[in-house]
Amino acid sequence: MNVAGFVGLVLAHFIVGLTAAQSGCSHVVTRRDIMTLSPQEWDQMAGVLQRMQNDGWFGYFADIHNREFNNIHGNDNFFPWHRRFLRDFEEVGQRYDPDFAVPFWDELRDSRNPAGSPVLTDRRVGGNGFGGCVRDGLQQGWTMSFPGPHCLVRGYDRGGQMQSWYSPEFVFSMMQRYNDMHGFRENIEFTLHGSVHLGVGGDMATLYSSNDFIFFLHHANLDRLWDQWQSWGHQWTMDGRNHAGNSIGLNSGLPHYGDAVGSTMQLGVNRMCFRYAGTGSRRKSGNSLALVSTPPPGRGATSAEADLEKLPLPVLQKWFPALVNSARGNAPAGAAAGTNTTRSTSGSSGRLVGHFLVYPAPLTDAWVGMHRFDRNKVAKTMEEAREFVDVLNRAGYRSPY
Ligand SMILES: [Cu+2]
Repeated sequence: MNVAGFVGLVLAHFIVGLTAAQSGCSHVVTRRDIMTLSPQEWDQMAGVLQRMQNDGWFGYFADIHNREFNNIHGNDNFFPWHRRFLRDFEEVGQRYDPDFAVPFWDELRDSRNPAGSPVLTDRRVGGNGFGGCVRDGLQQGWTMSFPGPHCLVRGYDRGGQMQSWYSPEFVFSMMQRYNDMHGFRENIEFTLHGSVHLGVGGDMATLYSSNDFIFFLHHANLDRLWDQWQSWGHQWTMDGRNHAGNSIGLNSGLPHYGDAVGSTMQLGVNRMCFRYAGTGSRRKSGNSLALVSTPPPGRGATSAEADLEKLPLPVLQKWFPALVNSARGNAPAGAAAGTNTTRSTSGSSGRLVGHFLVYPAPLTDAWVGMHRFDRNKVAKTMEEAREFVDVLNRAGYRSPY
């Protein structure tokens, strides 16, 4: 970083810090994994959402998302803007219930078979549309107002099924391979972000995707991943460009809101009066990085990380650079180069469990066009995602997810 950049950064810290001290949050809510809400907590949240819908707020937010679409996707306003947008939605919810918090969907955990997720059931947000319209779950019977009156539409991308999303391992890898906002953002946007929008389909695959409450669950999870990445030494990392091609810094204004980008960078201060449950709590000793998804019941919490550390050194160096040192601490590099194809993660029963990784869903042409993504970059990212699957499978890694 040059001197001007450094001075700018220090200044920005000072300004953001000052604002934080002046306007601390009086009430910080915790955003939780949607599957951990009790039936009572779910009902309370659903009641708030129903009232927001009755008062026209879903239409209001869909309108903003639609209008700003090109300013907030395919460029580096993506993360700070969606954080601000979700907080706006949450603040409106808190007019009805001061404890309202947007939950997140730990969707990586369901990446192998998204359509089978317990989140997509009548007890939660409901499932696929019937002739388009969603007829169960949270939004059953709702008439969405934007862009015109219609039922909430979903249409899974494989008929009754969905293509696989991205594995927790792949996202974990990406989060340690990119140390700049531009690279991190682009890779998340080309992979997990798009695959969930496209997998669910219907309203979720449009410019007004926030009609579907899944939008908020999904973006809360992406925001949680960003928060986790920030805590890995990138708290104030903001670079890249906006829609017009101008560079973005902490003092740049957010589209629609006008607030400084820097005001979104830290949770628990300014207007960002929320935190994520569990973030930062799963840290192994001697290794500050942990997978960000909760493993399925009965499968060791740290088994996936321990197994990743046993990957051959060249694989670690390319895909998990942050694990190289802790892996070396476990065993000499040569001994760590296990290629035993029967090695698997063990369940509490000692039974061999674990899955081969599968190829994730690529973005569709229509989606790439709608976002004006660089087609070559998207193709390169897809190639990388498939190579990752091949390399880990060949090295004998088996996933607990
Ligand atoms: Cu969006």
